[in-house]
Amino acid sequence: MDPLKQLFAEKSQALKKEVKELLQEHGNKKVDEVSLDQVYGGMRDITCMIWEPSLLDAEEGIRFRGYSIPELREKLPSAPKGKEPLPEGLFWLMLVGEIPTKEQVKWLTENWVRRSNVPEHVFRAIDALPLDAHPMTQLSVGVMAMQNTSVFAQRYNSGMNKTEYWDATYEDTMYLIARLPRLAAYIYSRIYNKGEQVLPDISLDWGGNFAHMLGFQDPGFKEYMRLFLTIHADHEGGNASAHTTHLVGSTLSDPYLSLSAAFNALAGPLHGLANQEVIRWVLKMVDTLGTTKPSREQIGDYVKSTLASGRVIPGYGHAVLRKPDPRFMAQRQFAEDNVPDSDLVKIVWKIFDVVPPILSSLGKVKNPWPNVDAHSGALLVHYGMKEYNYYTVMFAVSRALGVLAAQCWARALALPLERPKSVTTKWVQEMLEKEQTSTATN
Ligand code: CMX
Repeated sequence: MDPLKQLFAEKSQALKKEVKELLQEHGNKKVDEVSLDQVYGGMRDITCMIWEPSLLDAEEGIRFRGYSIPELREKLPSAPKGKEPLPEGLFWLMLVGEIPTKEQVKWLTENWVRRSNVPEHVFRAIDALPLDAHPMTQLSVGVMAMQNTSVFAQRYNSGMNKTEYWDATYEDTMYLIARLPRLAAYIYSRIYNKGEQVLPDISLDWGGNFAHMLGFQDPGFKEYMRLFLTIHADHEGGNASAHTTHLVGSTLSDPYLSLSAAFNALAGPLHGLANQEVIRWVLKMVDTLGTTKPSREQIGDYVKSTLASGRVIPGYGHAVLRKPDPRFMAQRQFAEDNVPDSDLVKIVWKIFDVVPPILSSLGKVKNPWPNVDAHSGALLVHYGMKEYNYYTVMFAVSRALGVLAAQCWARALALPLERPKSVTTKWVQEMLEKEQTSTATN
């Protein structure tokens, strides 16, 4: 058994025992109440799911196994001559709850290199799609096309014992993460570089090699990629891509089926697609205003015109967060340190000054602050990646780390089929009528 799998086996079996004891003693303990606002309002804030890799606090933002993003940037191993965390280190942390050593991260990078071969038929499946199929559609199809190699599906068909589900899920997780950069880079080259593929450089780390295969050799871009792939990896379990992975996986669909479904959720403009929408909106603003150095007043007018046309300001707002997203702030700090002179980056910073008061003045927006998607596009454009329809694919490659680590945990803890209760509006009305009648008669 490999060292990471061995560690995961020990940790997960120990937690499974603890959970069993905890539920025996406290299984009836109430953790939440549910209001009709929540039932109709997208189930906000209802505590009803277990997700081990990360936890989100509305004020403070995300913590991965207890570590904030600034702490990860300080503590996780980085590339030679680099400063940013290696996403491999975050995966190790999310899976087993320990900050890995440099040697452990090196082992993981090498293990993923060995697993990274994408079967030829997957490329042919993607080639069957029209070039103008959205890159996220191509990615989702690519993941589905790899499903015939699922260790979980094969072992399930051969009568796998349920105590081994976690083991097969771990194998699929490792293969999927190892293969995703190659698959994603194939899609980028196919659509934007006339199909000229850049072959992997196996001397590089997972994120550095992804940047390399996309055709970007600038060390600055590689460092940004490592940061990008770290901060987008997980945001606890209730967000749409994470929850989709969990829901689909709970039927014992294998990780390929679950991840492809997650990517379809991520491809919505209220979720991961917002990163492409942000830069599209900013570039349209620059074009409409006829300047790359708009004033705060000009930006304010443009924001108001977007709102007046019944659209949201992309990159702003969040279903849980109530403060500026630390993932935005980490990218801002990266830009201050590395890209202080880009006009586009400066526009993003001005938007940060202008948008929150305008959104607050509407009186309905619960979080007027920027989220993770508000900054990434300006940095990507700075490094020469201008094809913004592709940005969500990079988010997806990163998101796989968190949601697949969580799927390993779901299998190890034997979490069951997810099946919440739904009701009709008639049911709600009758419930309210009954309550009123009983209050009147009492
Ligand atoms: N611009 C304009 N209006 C906004 C807004 C924004 N950025 N954010 C919220 N609102 C509006 C909502 O549309 C809603 O209006 P209605 O009552 O007219 O329907 C009202 O404010 C209340 O919404 P909320 O409770 O504050 O926010 P939700 O939890 O319902 O939605 C989110 C959260 C992210 C979907 C929303 O803020 C939004 O649409 N933001 C823009 C898209 C975006 O950046 N998404 C990326 C999120 C991060 C990620 O998943 O990657």
